[in-house]
Amino acid sequence: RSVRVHCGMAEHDDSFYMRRCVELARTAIGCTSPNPLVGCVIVKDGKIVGEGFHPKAGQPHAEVFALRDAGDLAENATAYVSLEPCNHFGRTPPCTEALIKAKVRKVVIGMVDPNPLVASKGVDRLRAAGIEVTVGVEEAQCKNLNEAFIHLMLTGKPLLALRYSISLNGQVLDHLGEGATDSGGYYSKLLQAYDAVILSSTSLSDKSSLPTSQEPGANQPLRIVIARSSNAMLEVPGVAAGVNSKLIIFTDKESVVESKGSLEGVETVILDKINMNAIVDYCKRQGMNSVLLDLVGNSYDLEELVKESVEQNMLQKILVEVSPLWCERNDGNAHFPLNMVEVRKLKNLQPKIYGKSIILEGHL
Ligand code: AOF
Ligand code: ZN
Repeated sequence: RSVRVHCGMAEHDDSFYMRRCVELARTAIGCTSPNPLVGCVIVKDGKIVGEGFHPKAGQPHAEVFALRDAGDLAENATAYVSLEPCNHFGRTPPCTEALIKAKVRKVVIGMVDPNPLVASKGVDRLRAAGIEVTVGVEEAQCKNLNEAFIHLMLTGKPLLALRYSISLNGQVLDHLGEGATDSGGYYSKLLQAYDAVILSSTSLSDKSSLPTSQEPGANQPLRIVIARSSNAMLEVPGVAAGVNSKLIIFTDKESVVESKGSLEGVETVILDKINMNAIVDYCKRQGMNSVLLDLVGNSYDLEELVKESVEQNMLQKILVEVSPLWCERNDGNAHFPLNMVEVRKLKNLQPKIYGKSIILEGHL
């Protein structure tokens, strides 16, 4: 058996091993919904002897892979898990029992599982079996990793985020800014992490190509294309043939969805009125944790949805790219909005610089 990581310096460094768990968990970004991202390492005598992550709902949990990897070395070892081990029979059997059976001595947990089926019962079960348990190591990182799963567990709804790029003078751009187009950069990684992305019908035009994550082997989110009566002529040059990704069109009764190319095989949902609740409910039924409302392209037909989401407090997260561009509109009306009625500050603000753009990410 080869020991892949020997980190003598960090022999007792719980944070170090927990950060490794998070790193392992991230391998499966975009692939685990409705389940969380979870990583696990088994440590004995200051050496990692087993590693695992949860790859996909229905497949074994992180602990099971790590225990398998460690084999007999798990006995008297410490297991680090980014999320509390489950104590219930879901699609898979309880991880607590697997840890007990493997005779680990100690379990270090990043965060308690918000799933009401688990919620501290895993910790209780381990302690009852005489295992030493520590909870809350690198908790912020672990929570950050699973913010969408946590939101789903607490509210019953997938996390909804809004993204767009703006110019220096506050105009929403009809294209990605430089920071987002950066190859292999920000936007590509972002798409990979979401289960669905809501787009304007203009994103299906000849001129713009459907947003796609460029990450190798990446999850591609379901593309939810909104086609409203005012703008329902979908100029699609052969969507079904040309696009190798999941696509669904949401439209309303008044709209006529026509297409230059074939829409054969593309599912269309016709609602009385296009509304965010119906879309979010659809995503939930599909087992999604996260949805991105993305104002890329001419987002005229998304305006109502944005308004509704803000007014009804449906947005949890905002991601804005500030591009170093000054843009004048045809009507010369390219100035800042006045008459602000309400001002809300973003919480947990995380500014980042990509290329020549600043990305502001935070919670509403
Ligand atoms: C863990 N480690 O790797 C995962 C956990 O249907 P199941 O059996 O996959 O159970 C899903 C629930 O188990 C999920 O909602 C979450 O509470 C927990 N996921 N727990 O200890 C893991 N994926
Ligand atoms: Zn489990």
